[in-house]
Amino acid sequence: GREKWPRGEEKIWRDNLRSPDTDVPSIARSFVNHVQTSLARQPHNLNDLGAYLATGLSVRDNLLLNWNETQLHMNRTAGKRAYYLSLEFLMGRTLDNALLNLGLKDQYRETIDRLGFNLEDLIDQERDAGLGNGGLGRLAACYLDSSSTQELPVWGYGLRYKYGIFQQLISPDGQQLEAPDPWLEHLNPWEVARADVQYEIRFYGEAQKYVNGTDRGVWYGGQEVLAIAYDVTIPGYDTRNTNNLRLWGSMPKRGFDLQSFNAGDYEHAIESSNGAAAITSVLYPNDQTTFGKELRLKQQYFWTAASLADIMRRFRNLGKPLIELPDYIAIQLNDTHPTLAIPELMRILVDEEDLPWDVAWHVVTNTFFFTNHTVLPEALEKWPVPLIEHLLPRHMQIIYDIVRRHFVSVAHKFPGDNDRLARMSLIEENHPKYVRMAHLACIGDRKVNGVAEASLHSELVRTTILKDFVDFFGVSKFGNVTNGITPRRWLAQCNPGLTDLITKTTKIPKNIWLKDLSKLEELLKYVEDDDFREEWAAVKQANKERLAHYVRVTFGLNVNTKAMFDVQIKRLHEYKRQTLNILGVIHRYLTLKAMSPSERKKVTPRNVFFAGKAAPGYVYTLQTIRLIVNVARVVNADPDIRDYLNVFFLPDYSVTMAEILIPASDISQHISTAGTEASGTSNMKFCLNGGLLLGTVDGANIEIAEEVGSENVFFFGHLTPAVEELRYQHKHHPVPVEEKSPDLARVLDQISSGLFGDEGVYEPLLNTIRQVDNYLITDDFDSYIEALRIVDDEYDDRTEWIKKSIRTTAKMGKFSSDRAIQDYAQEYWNIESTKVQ
Ligand code: HBZ
Repeated sequence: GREKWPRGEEKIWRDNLRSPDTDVPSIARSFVNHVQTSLARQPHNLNDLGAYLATGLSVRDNLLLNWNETQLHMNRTAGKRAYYLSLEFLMGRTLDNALLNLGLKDQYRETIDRLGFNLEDLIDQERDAGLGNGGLGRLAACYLDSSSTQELPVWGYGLRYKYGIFQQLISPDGQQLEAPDPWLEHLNPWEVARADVQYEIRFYGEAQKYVNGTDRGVWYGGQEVLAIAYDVTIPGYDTRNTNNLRLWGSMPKRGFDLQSFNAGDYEHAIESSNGAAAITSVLYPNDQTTFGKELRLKQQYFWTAASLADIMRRFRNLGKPLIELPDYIAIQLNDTHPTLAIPELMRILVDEEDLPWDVAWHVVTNTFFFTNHTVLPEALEKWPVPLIEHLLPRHMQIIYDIVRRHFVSVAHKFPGDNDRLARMSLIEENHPKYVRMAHLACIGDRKVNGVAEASLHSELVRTTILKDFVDFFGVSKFGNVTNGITPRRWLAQCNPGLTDLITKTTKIPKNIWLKDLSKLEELLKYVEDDDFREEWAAVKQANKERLAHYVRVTFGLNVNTKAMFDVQIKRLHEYKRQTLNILGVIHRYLTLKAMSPSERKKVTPRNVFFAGKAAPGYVYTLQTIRLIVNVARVVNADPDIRDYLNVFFLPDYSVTMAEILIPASDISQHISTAGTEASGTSNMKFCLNGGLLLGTVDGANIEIAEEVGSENVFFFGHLTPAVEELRYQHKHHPVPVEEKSPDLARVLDQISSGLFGDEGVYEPLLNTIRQVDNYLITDDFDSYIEALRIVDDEYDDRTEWIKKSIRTTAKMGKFSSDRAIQDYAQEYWNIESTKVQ
């Protein structure tokens, strides 16, 4: 039925409600209006930055109109919604993506052109929103894009870090320096601060349990901090559906410490208010390791508590009984970072809503879902009991109540199996005791999933870190959702040349195949078409030129665009083995050096690109960067070699840099030790852009090979089952490198001899390889070199290589995040698409 107009004269309202600006005149009006008012600037002193901001504000107006429609629609439908809780959303830039999704790029380009600016220059003014470390954070961003595109009611919840992932500087001798990333320095045109959406979040204080002999508890005193909502619109592609990413910023509750303020002690007053602001000041740059810092735990609680308060407020507005909460709400926990949501929802339901414990537990365990992203033991979060007790006293009591009940039910199911009880405990018995967050997340939710196919990551999760839990709950609680990537950003936006060629060749409209990526298979029909292959190769070449131009302009380096482009870009980590790559490069260098000039002339020139950040203080990976930079220095300056081999370490890797590198790659490397990479997602991005994959039998590499055919992937290295055995061997029956791989021994000796600068610098790195080698570099080196040789051979057959490239792109449909998000929607959350008219 027709809703009653809220207030005032309907006609005035109706006459003045705006609709999106979609033609050049109205976009121009909006742009100029923002210049004059929002930015308070004059046309004649407008620079590119100002013009970018005006463009952003004008695009945001359009986004907000769609956002409003979507929220109105979702409120009216009142169906089940899903919430994606992630401590990281690695969004990158927004302008280009928003224009693509809105379908307004041409109109904006024309308007901006006529106003005397260039759209690409304005796009380049934007800073990345780097609110994440790597794959986990970027995955969250891809899932938001797909949720809106698939017209699913999904909101993201995260933190509005004032400083994103640090800026990486590289000194001439290869040292990584970290500088803060003040990405909010200028106006951020993409967010809306909602001063009306705020919650008080408590820390410290006292707690009492079992009030009046019930399970209820109370928590009081301590400090309260305000959480303020900042909303970021998430437009879907080719739809009006626009979801929300709600990021929380922290603020002192009263602005300052009143007592000190009144006593005239302003400095002290402001200092105590800084503590509250500090909570959301910076993203922790440590991936895959636990840190145990109180501020990090504060971030986790602040964010989960604010998000749950917001979710519960929306639920209460529905007027439904609490027991029905799982029929209206699904909450996905992105890794263990938001695990405190489990005791927090128990606290809300038991302490505030007065539900009996068992009813509350039923609600909780049907509302949450948990995704695991790692099998590395050092990455499994655990928090010291005393720290939780101090910061969140009531939650520690609740966790202990959960622990006790869990203990009883395990003991009941497996009587007398004390080892199992210890393994499955939520508490690590140590000094101090620790809470194992993965175990808590695992028992406190409806389903657990890994991120690549059963044969690997998900299976590893089931058979290793959570094996006992599978025995206990049954295998159906544990599933897999293979990761995906959004083809909007990772093909249409970053590779317009290929996108146009695909559309032109297949004659499938772009807005169709970009939403149903399996349609790329149509390309297979044209593999034998010579003209098409030429065009395909020309697009790759143009992307190489674009990268070369970028490298020249940004870093002042020359890139030979006739060479093969070989790329490894990702966080630096021992398990990802950038070290193996650079040792392979040195091997190639030595081999080239040993050749005669005429022999060399037969070699296909190669550019090896590296980019990625190392966690501050992570010694081995910092040394790997140093080695790469120094190898680059030596190789690129060697007159015998520089026509055949060049090495680049591009500082300050980011989403935006990836968008330039990925489309230019001929081959990319995903060479983690088997059984260590949960999935990997950049492997998917390279293959979607027609780059071939050189990798280990690990993570999603396997599923990619299943799709594109193993003849189109270059595999090497030991398989997962061998890894444990080899590690055991390293420890108990070590074989010297000289025996295992004379080639590698030579490479290591050259480093030791100072070929790449002061050998002492690399000693710790070389020692771990020679003596410990936890990541099996010595075991995999020879087969790695052999794989590189095969790559060289096959690359020389240009026609065959291009065919492989086309076939690879054609078979990447499965890896669209649209597919992944539909898996979650259907198999986990039980939510439905609903289109905004
Ligand atoms: O998640 C990555 C996995 O390593 C990768 O294999 C997978 O494809 C991707 C998406 O599922 N994991 C991360 O990126 N992890 C982190 O960045 C991280 C950040 C903070 C932490 C722990 C891990 O405390």
